[in-house]
Amino acid sequence: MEPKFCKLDKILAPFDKKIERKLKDIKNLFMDEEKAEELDQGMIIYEVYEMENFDINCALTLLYPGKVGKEYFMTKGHYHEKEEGEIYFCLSGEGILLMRDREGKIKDIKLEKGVVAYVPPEHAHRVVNTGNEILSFLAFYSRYAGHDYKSIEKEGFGAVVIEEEGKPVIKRGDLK
Ligand code: S6P
Ligand code: ZN
Repeated sequence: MEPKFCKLDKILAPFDKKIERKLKDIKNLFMDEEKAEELDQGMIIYEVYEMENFDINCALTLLYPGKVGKEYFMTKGHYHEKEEGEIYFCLSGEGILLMRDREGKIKDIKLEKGVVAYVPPEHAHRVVNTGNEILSFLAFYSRYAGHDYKSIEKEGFGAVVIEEEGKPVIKRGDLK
């Protein structure tokens, strides 16, 4: 096992894996699917640069600013398959980290530069960019955590973040 490092410039480099999520990949997550259809399907909503290690992975997410209707751009959101928590460290931008426990209870943490947030096990997590610039954050998580996207796709997250009178508002309930 060799020590290794990445350097954080605009991206985490060198990275082992890059994921790009375009609007076409996540359009079904937004409340207003029709509005999502009208926008450029090739638009990149976020990019993830992952450093894969022996046991703890590190990933940088760059989440672009924008909205589908009133709803801010966001990540897909997932549970970890194993009971593993995760640490988020916000580097820039403004946003909200939404968390949902298995009973559907929603918790949130405001993200801005310097915020370190803990996502407990058994909590789905999704990040929403509520600002006008890229929201960037690092995530540290077990390599063996596994990602369950299907539960959120099936059940919805139970909360959305929309713009009302120029401000982000979290709407809880039986929403997507
Ligand atoms: C991994 C961690 C993040 C997300 C990334 C993209 O456990 O939570 O690196 O993977 O922010 O979100 P998502 O929901 O598309 O994986
Ligand atoms: Zn995660």
